[in-house]
Amino acid sequence: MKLLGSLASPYVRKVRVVLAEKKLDYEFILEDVWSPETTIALSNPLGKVPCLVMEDGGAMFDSSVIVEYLDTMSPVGKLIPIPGRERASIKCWEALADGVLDAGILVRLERTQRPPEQQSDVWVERQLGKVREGVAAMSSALGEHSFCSGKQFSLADVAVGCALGWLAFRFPEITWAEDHPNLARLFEKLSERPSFRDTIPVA
Ligand code: GSF
Repeated sequence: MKLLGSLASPYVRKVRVVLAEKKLDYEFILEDVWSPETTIALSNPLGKVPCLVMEDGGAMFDSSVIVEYLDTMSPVGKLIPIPGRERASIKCWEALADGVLDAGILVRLERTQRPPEQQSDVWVERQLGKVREGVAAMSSALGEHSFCSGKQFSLADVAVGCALGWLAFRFPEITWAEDHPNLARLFEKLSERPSFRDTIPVA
């Protein structure tokens, strides 16, 4: 398997963490989707990473589809339970974490890709509101539990850890760790896992 991705993308990180937790072998191929030379569209018509290219040449995206597939590839470190309430809860955590990222990335693109006179403060504020509310919802759902969903480490923790790590990386001015000590505790614990330690975002 080949994973097309970047070292900064939180969605790519989610997939890399899952590959590491599941102890699956793969080749990581760096792809700069913003470069005029990118060939990402040959594998993903949406021009986005992560994209998983399988042994038979078939390609798969987006990150939530890839991680679901990877979890079926080995019984090691099961991250998503069988269909039912618990699975839906974990997928909902993932949707929340990815949704926070989607909003944060829209803010970043607005600030970095558009000339200042075309940037909309109203739009940026709307997206930042989703980041703030999303993080607050994570904190309140986590409460004093050790993990996001149920009693063990799952895809919910992977997704939340990648989202919080990306916020710390790209938006240090968002003080989620100070505002939500329970998220800070979870993040510290996740950061000790080799899967997280080996995938710290790099610009
Ligand atoms: C999001 C992937 C994405 O936006 C997923 O895989 O979960 N829902 C998708 N990837 C970004 C890189 S990053 O900001 O993480 C991407 O490839 N953007 C290129 C573009 O043209 O939007």
